[in-house]
Amino acid sequence: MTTVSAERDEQRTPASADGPDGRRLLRPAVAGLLTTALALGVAELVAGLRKGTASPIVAVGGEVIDAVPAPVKDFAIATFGTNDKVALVVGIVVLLAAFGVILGILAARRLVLGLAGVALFGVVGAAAALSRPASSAFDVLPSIVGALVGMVALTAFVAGLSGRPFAGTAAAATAPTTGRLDRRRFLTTGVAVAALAAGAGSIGRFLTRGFSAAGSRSSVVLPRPDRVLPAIPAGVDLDIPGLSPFTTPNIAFYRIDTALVVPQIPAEDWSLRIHGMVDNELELTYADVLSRPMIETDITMTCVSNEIGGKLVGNARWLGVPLADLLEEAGVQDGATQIVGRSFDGWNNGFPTENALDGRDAILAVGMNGAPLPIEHGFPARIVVPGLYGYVSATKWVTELELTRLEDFDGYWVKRTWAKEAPIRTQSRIDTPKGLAKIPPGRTAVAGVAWAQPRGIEKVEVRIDDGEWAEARLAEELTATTWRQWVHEWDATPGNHTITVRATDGQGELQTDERTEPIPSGATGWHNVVVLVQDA
Ligand SMILES: Nc1nc2c(c(=O)[nH]1)N[C@H]1C(S)=C(S)[C@@H](COP(=O)(O)O)O[C@H]1N2
Ligand SMILES: [Mo]
Repeated sequence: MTTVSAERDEQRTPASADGPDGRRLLRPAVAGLLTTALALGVAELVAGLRKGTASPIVAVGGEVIDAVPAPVKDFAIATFGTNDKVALVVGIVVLLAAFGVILGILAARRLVLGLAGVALFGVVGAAAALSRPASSAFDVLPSIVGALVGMVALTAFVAGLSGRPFAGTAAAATAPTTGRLDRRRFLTTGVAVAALAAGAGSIGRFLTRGFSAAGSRSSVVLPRPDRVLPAIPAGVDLDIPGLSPFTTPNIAFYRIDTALVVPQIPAEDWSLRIHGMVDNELELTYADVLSRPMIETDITMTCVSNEIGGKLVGNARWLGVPLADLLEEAGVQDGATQIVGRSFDGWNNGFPTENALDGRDAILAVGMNGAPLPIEHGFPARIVVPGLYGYVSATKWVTELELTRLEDFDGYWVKRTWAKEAPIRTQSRIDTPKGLAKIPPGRTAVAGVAWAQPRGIEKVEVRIDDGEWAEARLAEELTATTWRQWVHEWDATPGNHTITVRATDGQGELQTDERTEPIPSGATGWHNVVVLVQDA
């Protein structure tokens, strides 16, 4: 007995990577990796056959996004910013690759184990796809077909590895093997599988791109609004290098949402249903929306996850239909205290009906800075409500507004421990100089933005180290629903200095210096940066 196990150990100990024993691990590992790649490539291809079908990676990624607790989500945004989705996909692919390696090694010992592993992946992918919003039976196909093809590939590999067609069976154990045949079969199988995986994956991606709403968006002609705003006055922009421009270009506007793949909805296919506690249910097509009286309005949008000094804030001139008009036509019933927004991709939110009727420009938006809403920002239409964080109000790809009671429904993020009511907190940010910048002594423009929509900004103050607060010069205020630029001329002296900023809102209330996390209702505290003033 001792002899037998010693012999086995000897056989299984990898000698060197290219020696016959090294291949015992290396080849099965490569086989498992390639099998996984093929299964995923085929799944992409199948997903590309029908519009809106999620590939397993997208389906599983979506489940992960919905399942992670709020602090993890917040950590992801803080760490990866708007690249959090790329990070997630890379993470999933790395994990899958690792599992693939393990499956390959398992399969080389006992094929059934490897096959069971691949099948399990198929089931997980299919289950994730089915639990996505608006899923259909077709959504399980990418995972199932991918897994089946993966199982065939794995079987072929194991046959190639052992030089026998049915490894793991009693008959196979007695069949002869020859090293050269092994190697050639393994190589040809490997190259073929890799090529198939790459080919299927690329075709799948190519087909998916064909479902883009870009064509529909580019043929949109936005109507002239009934309430046209004058051009944005020069006085709102101090035009200082390093300072955020007053209007955030669409391309630079922050993007936050749970959609791993941006929903592609041609305007012709879109409609909005307004229902629930209303007298007349409404169903509007895109053409209906465009034919209604529209307004332009300047609104700074902010994400509740924005850290002190963070970039999840942007300002745009929006074009849309006032929600108040739509609600009036629908006839809001007594007691309908909440407007619940639902999006094409199954996300939802809710905010007080009051905030659509209290005179602020809450709108169903179709335009952003003179262009049709960008697809990433909600094309064909979204909600924008001044003064409320995006997670309760700013439904992108909106398809439904339901009038209900505040106590009857909690939106996606409220269910995940974020606050039910989410007015935007007073914030101020130093844009220039940047933290840890090395600057020469002398006159330095310390500049940034401050926001407290819809209350507006009345005063911004700047402090160097522990000195006196000095009032910054404010740019013109466009409206109380936008941010306001500020600048403070500082005579910088050599040494390291901490610059701190604080704002006072339009109601005379000073921004609190108490530091809190974004969870549950938005970060508070003063922003500061340390700069190193030194002669060049
Ligand atoms: N459909 C959908 N709409 C959504 C979200 C989402 O995850 N899905 N996120 C909200 C959040 S948290 C914010 S801050 C804003 C961000 O809008 P933006 O990406 O256009 O800046 O969209 C809101 N609307
Ligand atoms: Mo957000």
